[in-house]
Amino acid sequence: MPSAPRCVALVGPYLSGKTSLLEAMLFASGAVARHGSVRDGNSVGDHAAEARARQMSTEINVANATFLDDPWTILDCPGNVELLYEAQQAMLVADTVVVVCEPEVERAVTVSALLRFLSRHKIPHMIFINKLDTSNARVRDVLAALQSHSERPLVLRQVPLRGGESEITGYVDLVSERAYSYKPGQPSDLIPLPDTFWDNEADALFRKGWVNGKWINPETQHEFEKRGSQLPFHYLGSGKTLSLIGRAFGEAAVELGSR
Ligand SMILES: Nc1nc2c(ncn2[C@@H]2O[C@H](COP(=O)(O)OP(=O)(O)OP(=O)(O)O)[C@@H](O)[C@H]2O)c(=O)[nH]1
Ligand SMILES: [Mg+2]
Repeated sequence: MPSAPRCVALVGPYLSGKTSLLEAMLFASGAVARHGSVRDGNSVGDHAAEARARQMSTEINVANATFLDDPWTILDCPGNVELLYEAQQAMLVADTVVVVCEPEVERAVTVSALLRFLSRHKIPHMIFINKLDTSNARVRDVLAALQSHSERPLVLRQVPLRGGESEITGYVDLVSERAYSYKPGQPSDLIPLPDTFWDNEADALFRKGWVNGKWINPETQHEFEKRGSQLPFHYLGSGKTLSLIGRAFGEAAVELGSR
């Protein structure tokens, strides 16, 4: 028996890029053969005449896609505040929600009400910081700004890789500790983690002092912990590299566990 589709709702402030994200998801999953664009007026979503004319979503776009053999229904909600009710209805029926937002510290406040709604209704959600190509804001700063509007602890999952001219060239997945290079229109290439992401000294300390699941030497442990991570298996959490991400994961896990 085929399982019922999972349902994901895309919500977020007006023009943050939800319908563009839907388009990218449909293309990446193979549901459509051509990557449509809102700007060019050839997207699958927003096909209603009113949406095209206003260049905004005027109703929920519903689309289906299959990802990793699971069928998904995607509900792309309008961002216009006058249509907030539609987004709320979609969030209440969704298995998970993606909050699409702008990469600006001062605009974090625009997702405040959505995050509160999601938290109050205990709806699983993640935040997608979009339009990073238009901004040089540090993801860490945007995350900190978003955190001040979220009742739940936020943990960074991906960070962008930038090229010489600050253009986005790929990303690092912090959970799998893998880096990927974007290839337009094709699946990303798995690439070696850039050197700057590894803290080789922390790695050496860990290998020296962590044996059979515990520290064998308090000095090595102390040295390692001075580098910024409380979680010895998270080299990425070293202060030298991605400042305190290991700590963020640890603290978030402890905080969620205590609720
Ligand atoms: N540079 C850049 N532009 C983007 C990106 N994502 C979306 N846009 C542009 O932002 C504008 C709004 O995009 P939409 O996808 O319609 O935004 P939306 O959140 O669906 O808008 P509403 O549903 O009306 O709230 C369009 O002109 C897009 O081309 C992005 O990642 N980078
Ligand atoms: Mg839209």
